Amino acid sequence: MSGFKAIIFDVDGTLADTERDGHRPAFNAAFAQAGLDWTWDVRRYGELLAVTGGKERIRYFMESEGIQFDPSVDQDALISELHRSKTRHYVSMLQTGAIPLRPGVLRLLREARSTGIALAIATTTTPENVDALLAQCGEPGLRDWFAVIAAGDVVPAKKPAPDIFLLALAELGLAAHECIAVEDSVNGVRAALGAGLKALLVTVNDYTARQDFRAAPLVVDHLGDPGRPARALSGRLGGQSVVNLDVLEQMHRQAYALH
Ligand code: XBP
Ligand code: MG
Repeated sequence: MSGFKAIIFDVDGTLADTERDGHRPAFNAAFAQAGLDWTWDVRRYGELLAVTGGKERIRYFMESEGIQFDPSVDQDALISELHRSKTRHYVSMLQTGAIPLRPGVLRLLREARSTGIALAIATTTTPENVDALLAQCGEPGLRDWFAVIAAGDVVPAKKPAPDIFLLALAELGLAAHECIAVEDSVNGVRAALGAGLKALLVTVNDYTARQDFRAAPLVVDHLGDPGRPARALSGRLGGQSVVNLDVLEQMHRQAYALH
């Protein structure tokens, strides 16, 4: 019997490495299609990831580059249209070339599901993107495994604000201490902790590996699969070679000092 009842997953960078080869080229395709000569290379995109949300990211880029259009141009409408185009490109990229789930994600989802632990998503990204990602990763019906998908503009403020996690908790009908959160970025960690989710696992990726995760009780390179062990960067795997429900149980007990 677990001390937690649900696992709430971030999406981008956590379920799959979608940023560098998914969102980034989709933004660039939208810019090109609109006749703009903006190109976000891998390094620049890493800097821009400090701002969560695609529309917010485009606005921040324009401000930081001092890009101004003719006063007759409605800038909000332009950003919204660019972002809708970006979403179309992203979804069609996912439909034609799969971005795999990160190591151990499907294994952990299966384990949780088979023991009756609820699955949820709390993400900044647009809901269509979540659906497209879950539809293309080789597990039919995966989207329906999630009791709650909290995504995108449904809350007033995006991560690092806690709003999207608070929404996921409310929709699950659970308190923060009954849940585990899984994140990949410092913005996500701040959002989860702000919602009271102290049992927090971080799986780093190339864009987030150098961020400060001292506030998280367990940080790993990835969740791990048989033949591909996970490595703890801080915190303990307790002798396990992958992040499984026992590891999460241990982390949960420690986070709430339930020894
Ligand atoms: C990641 C993000 C998102 C995506 C783009 O959020 O910051 O903005 O890069 O998504 P998370 P949209 O890790 O919380 O999933 O363009 O659809 O906003
Ligand atoms: Mg993320």
